Amino acid sequence: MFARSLRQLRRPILQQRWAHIGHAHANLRAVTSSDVEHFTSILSPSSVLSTLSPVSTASAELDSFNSDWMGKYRGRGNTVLKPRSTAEVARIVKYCNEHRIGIVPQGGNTGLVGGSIPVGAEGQEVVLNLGAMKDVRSFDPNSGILVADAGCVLESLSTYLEPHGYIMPLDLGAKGSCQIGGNVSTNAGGLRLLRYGSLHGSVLGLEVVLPDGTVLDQLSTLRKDNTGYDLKQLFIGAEGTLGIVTGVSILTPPASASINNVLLALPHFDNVVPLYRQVRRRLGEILSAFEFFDRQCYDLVLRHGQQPALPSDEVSDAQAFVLLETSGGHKEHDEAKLGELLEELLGAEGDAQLVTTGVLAQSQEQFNALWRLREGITESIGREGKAYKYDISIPVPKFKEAVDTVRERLRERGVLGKSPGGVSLVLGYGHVGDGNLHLNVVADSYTDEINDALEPFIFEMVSGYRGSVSAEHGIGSAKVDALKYSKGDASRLWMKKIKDLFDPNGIMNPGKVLPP
Ligand code: FAD
Ligand code: 2HG
Ligand code: ZN
Repeated sequence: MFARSLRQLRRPILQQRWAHIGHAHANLRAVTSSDVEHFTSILSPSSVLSTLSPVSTASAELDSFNSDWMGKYRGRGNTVLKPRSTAEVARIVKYCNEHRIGIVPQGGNTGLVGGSIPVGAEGQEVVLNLGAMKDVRSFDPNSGILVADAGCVLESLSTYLEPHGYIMPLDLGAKGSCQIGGNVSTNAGGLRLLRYGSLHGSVLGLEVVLPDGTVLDQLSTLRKDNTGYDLKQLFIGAEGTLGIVTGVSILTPPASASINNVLLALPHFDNVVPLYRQVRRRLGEILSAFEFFDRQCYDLVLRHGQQPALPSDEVSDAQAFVLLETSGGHKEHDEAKLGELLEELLGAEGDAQLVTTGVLAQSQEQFNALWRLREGITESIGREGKAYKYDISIPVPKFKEAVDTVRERLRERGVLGKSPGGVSLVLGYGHVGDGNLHLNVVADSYTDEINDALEPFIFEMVSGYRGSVSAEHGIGSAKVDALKYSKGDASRLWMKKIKDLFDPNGIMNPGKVLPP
């Protein structure tokens, strides 16, 4: 099993680099210089980066394609291909399938589960980076339907839509780098899911290059289409294991005329759930985000350069923070609704007092600054140390219990506060409206001691809550072992059958999602 071999491999290299990956995929062979020659006949020479090409690329130039965003996983690909069209993708894939060369589709490489870099032995997979496919194919301002190349960066699509009065139905902290094809392939959730739902709903069609090189044209722009099996759904969240998404048709919502956000400080985490209920009741259809982060997160982002939104003496007792956003069509109406809610919250006394203080953004600049406190957490964690990331779905009332349980576990194992080689922080934040907790453990290095204290402990805990071991980031290579905690035998068997049906030679993103 892939995950077992990964663990075996990790031990001897522990001293140098915790997660340098490189076990052989039995079914695949390494790229040779004659393969590179062939790729150069398909693509323009500048679209082929390879240590084997006649104009050899230094392996350092391949580093950014072989390393993940967290700096946790490092692959050994010797060739990166950057096709410019679907036809080019199809020709590469067909060749790789015939010659048993693995392919790792790569978008913005912002994934957090080691899915977008090779995990095989040196040169067994080419990295197929979609970054050069970045055109908007069409946009209909009447319906809001956008058709775009998979390599379009999420933020650039938002910028494209702005003058038309539309927004993308998803938003995430990685928007400046992640691509719509990567978003679809991970079924990314993010900050707007509460309002606009998942990509399974807003994606109307896909163009996908299948593992044999066939182009599956399902790039529908229809809202309704009940003509048999909805194949495109299989590729949403498939993490590149079933094919390469080259085009996306997506329904975009109109931009709201009025947007507000508020940061609230809570004395106890236990107030989050009653607050959420009250906020939903009061704000109804205009509530567009309800995000939570704990005290440690707040202190962390301030330590890493964000400006405090509230005077420190007013929040000295706060144990949790909630960032809520409203988006609606009528400024006066929305502001009145929000004003009433805030008056009610800040006027409450005794047990009814859910928040101690709060701040309502008064300008675009303040609005952005409040969001940066929330969106900046992941980056601040990256600056603070090495993150062990758990992206879990569990009941919201259990969020704090889960974080505390893990902290206690690390204390018992003697790794909390240990220096060097220990854990400095155990943090909780996430998307309350979606029941999605980001439980992050920050340490000064990646070690087996910490990993063994955390896994499978956390997965068993999640399973005990009947939750999911991956709410929105996917399985990648990091959670292959954990899949069984959320998907039973029959589900995994049928997933494997689907994988084998689409990709009998196992070339598509090998070692990801399912064990080989
Ligand atoms: P990559 O990282 O390049 O790839 C991710 C996976 O998709 C890999 O398995 C890859 O093989 C596959 N893939 C990529 N492109 C294609 C394609 N065209 N066809 C087939 N397979 C493909 N995620 C959330 O869900 N919600 C968040 O709020 C969120 N916030 C984040 C904030 C930060 C600061 C960071 C660094 C990450 C965050 N993420 C979040 C995780 C990540 O940004 C998302 O998973 C994103 O959708 C990945 O897009 P990408 O283009 O970077 O894909
Ligand atoms: C977020 O919601 C992202 O900010 C990233 O999903 C979470 O870094 C993480 O664990
Ligand atoms: Zn998230």
